Amino acid sequence: VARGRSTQEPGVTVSLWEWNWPSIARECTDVLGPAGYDGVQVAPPQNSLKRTALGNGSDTVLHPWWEVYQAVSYDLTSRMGTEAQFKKMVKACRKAGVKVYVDAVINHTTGQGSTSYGGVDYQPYTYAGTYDKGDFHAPSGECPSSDGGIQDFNAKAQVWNCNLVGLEDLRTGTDDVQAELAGYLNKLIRYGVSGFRVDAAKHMPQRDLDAIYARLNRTADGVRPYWVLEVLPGGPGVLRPEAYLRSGDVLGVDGARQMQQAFKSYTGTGNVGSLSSLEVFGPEAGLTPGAKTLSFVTNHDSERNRNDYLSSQDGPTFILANQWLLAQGYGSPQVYSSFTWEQADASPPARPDGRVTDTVCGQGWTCDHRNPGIVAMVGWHDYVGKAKRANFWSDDANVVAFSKGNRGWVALNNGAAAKQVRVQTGLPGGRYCDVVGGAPSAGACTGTVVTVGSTGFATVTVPAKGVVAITRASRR
Ligand code: LM2
Ligand code: CA
Repeated sequence: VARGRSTQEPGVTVSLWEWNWPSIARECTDVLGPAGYDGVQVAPPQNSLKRTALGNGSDTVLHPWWEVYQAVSYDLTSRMGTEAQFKKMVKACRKAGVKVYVDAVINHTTGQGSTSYGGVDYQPYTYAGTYDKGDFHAPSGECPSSDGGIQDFNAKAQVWNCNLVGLEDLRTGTDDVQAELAGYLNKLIRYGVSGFRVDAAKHMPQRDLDAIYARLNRTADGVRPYWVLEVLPGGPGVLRPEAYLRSGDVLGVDGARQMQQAFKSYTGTGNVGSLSSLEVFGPEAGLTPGAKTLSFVTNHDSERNRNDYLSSQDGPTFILANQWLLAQGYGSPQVYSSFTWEQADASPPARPDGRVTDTVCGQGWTCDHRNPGIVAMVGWHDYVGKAKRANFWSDDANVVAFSKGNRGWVALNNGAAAKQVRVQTGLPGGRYCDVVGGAPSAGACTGTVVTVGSTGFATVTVPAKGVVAITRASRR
């Protein structure tokens, strides 16, 4: 399928996962726009399962976060708000210069329950006004496994046509289902949405994704919608993320794992990490090309898997990893901020009926995208643009430094102690203000001054778990 040359690649985005729509609207206006975020990714806005009773055994959360991944209809009444609130949010964000990207659940409907946030009731494979049995693989005899579920994640007929964890798998190859899904996505585009994170894209054949995409309209900006596919690594041939690059961008899952391995802060492992190993990051390290990748340190799935990924619970190491990704500039970096949780099934702060309450950062919510050190690096990332990395230096352990062309220079220290480095910055001689620990102000600096000699060398002390960054524009 022709994606069209004019597809808009996002700049730095933030996933405000399961924030309600009024809170996102406010955040766009008050924080994201002024901080220079290019876009916000929002949780699935379609009507979804709303549980009425606890399940068996260890089930203790009536409205777990994952209700929203069980689609019931494409009305936009959800845990996060009403259709009117959604429209208002998109409008407010666009006005603030922030594009909105939607997590699109299009591979399946529900796997349990019978009642929804939108008030529509349903029965297995029967969603009045939307789908009936003929719209699903399993009841149509098209799933080859014994119980209708995916048993073998390496067998494409199962991965594509059987039920993922019991979620009723849509016949996405049919005209009817494609029309229904495209109708939903085009409604979102009409409301001003700029693109989609396609949930469970690995569970749809490339040709189905292409057929749905081909039905989508241009966005309010006159370009083809952004289309990033969730394709977890692993499996043979057509099931690999690389095999989906012909159909869209992909999530940088392997990159997130490599960042965890390098930063390694998971308590109890005794590992201190080796940031310098990320000197090579991208296709040479087995990752998908940056121009086709949505990169991130964590997301709503990975933050629950602390053995393999970093999360906000890793504190300063997590912040530093985000700063490193912004500095490195691989892919379209996405920062992640959601609710604070202790158990894997936890609900976001919500009313008894499950509707998510307004976000209060620090009170049940973790707002890392507001961290001044991350915001500063969003600015640095955008200022250096696509300039090539140069002057790479490392101590072969946890301190790295590099420039981006001659636009800017940065040093990052994942070690436990401050470290003094003497390195080539690639910048003209002069006095520069560090933009992370401080900022330029009226001819002076509020933070550290970096003095670059006439040959481009500078001696700089990089704080523990810290960053020093300068740009051509921070020269005094
Ligand atoms: C995704 N990507 O492919 C999402 O990123 C991931 O968060 C979703 O799983 C998954 N696909 C389906 O959209 C989550 C969660 C699951 C949960 C599902 C559906 O990780 O645990 O499954 O959403 O809500 C839950 C129960 C599971 C049950 C299933 C169906 O945890 O035990 O399976 O509902 O009733 C019997
Ligand atoms: Ca499927």
